[in-house]
Amino acid sequence: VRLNQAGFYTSAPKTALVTGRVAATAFYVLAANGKDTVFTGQLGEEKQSAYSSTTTRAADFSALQKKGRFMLAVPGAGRSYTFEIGDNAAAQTAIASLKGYYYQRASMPLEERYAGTWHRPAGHPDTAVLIHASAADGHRPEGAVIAASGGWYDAGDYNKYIVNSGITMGTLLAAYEDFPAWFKNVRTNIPESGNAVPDLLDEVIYNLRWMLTMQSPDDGGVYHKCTNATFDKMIMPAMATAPRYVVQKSTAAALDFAAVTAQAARVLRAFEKELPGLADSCRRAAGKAWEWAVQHPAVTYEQDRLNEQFKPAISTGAYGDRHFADEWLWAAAELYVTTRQEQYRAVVERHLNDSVGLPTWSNVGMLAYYTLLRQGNRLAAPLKSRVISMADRYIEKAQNNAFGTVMGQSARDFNWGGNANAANQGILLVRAYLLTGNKKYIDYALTNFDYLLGRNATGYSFVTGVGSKTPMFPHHRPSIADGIAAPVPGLLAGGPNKGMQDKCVYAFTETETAYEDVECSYASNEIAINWNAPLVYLAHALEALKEK
Ligand code: 9MR
Repeated sequence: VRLNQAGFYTSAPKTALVTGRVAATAFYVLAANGKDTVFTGQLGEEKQSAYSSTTTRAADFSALQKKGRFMLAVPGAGRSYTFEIGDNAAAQTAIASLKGYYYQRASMPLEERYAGTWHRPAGHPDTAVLIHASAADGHRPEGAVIAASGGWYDAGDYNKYIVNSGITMGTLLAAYEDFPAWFKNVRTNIPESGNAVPDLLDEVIYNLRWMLTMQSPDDGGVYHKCTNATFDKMIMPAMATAPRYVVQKSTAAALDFAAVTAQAARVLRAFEKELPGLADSCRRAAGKAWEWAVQHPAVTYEQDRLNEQFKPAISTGAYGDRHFADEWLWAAAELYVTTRQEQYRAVVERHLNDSVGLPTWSNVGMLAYYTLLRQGNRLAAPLKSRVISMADRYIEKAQNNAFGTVMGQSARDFNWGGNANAANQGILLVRAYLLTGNKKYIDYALTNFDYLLGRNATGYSFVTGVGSKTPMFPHHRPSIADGIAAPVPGLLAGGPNKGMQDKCVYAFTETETAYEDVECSYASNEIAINWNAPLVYLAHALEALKEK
């Protein structure tokens, strides 16, 4: 029996799926003691999944609107984990997923009073990062050092990549801009929780300050990443002492940086008293990065080519985007909305009819849509119907999905980090709700929240520490190396990935089941900041909108 292991909102739709052949036609919701029956329902027709040999029958218990702890039982098929029906179904996920970023912080110790069991000494001070040969120029020779402290580790590895920070920060700042009143009262017990700035922004600022160090003061260009030459072993951060480098500047890094800093400048303006000068610094940094990109419009980061020319060879994550139209659109949109300058509007208009898909680290155009729509900008007029028709297509496809989720629009949803697709589809549906006021979009956003928390072919809730069957061995260095059984909480695993690029041993290898909870599996069981961010957005949006 597959269902959202975190639980359900009292008045929202509630669906579980029974997988495999079952003779029974009825299902029962029992009190958590496993005895008293509180609801009886009929199982739906058997459906064959398009993405595996799994068959499902739906158990719809939406009509049960009683608060409490329950389990679902199907004679012959067994019982579900116990789950909660109540008024804060997404609350634990919302707080934990945001707190997840605190655990990813580089260069500072995580103290027990904030980190609990997972407290640890600081790692990667990054106070003297080497200019890699690929980054040397007339201003800074190879081997010169810069400080690039702080920021979040990208994922299960300990490197820090501007491109991936781009979409992550854009998504988190969008969450704040869409729900500022909500975030005012969200506390995650981080060192900054006592200050007058919302915790979400405090967390974002931790990474923002690092991003600012990645911009060259000489020419405004932005180094692509701060990295080891090769990945650290599965060791704790403080044990990792390999040299760190900043590598070549790139157009994608400059534009993502410009977008984030322009957006941050706009958001942080309201906190001038608490953060004097930061908004201005961001705005200046954004303008300089943009100018650099205008002068260097096509500098790709191609690690293989770079390694033919420069030593040491770099083998960490590449984030090597080659198509910049979407980065131009996003950076221009953020800069235009923040500064109202004509030069940025012209670029927005040039790219406004480019095709735009679900956000990924290499495809950020949708973030421009979200910003322009939020501002009710004149330029946004044609974007509204595009977002709504995408949302409508999602809903239509969900009707045929064996799990009844929007996730699973096509096999492509199950790629590396596919769980972020589920969360990003959820965001798009939330946006469609914000544009129309039509609640059906929230109901379908919930199907993907359910997906991530257990309503899927694997039976896992993919968020560490939330639910009953959750990843215990994520490809995440601290979780593996810390000697604590439970992994660092609040982190979203990548999820089923039909590519299985890690070549680990998988028990199940079909499109929607190719997920393995083993340390080895970086292609299905790693965590990453760009996957957690849409989960933060989705879970907080559901909580912020629950009264609706
Ligand atoms: O999320 C990235 C995925 O889209 C790529 O296919 C994959 C291979 O290049 O890399 C993923 O990102 C990883 C990054 O390169 C290094 N840190 C961990 C990231 C998540 O696995």
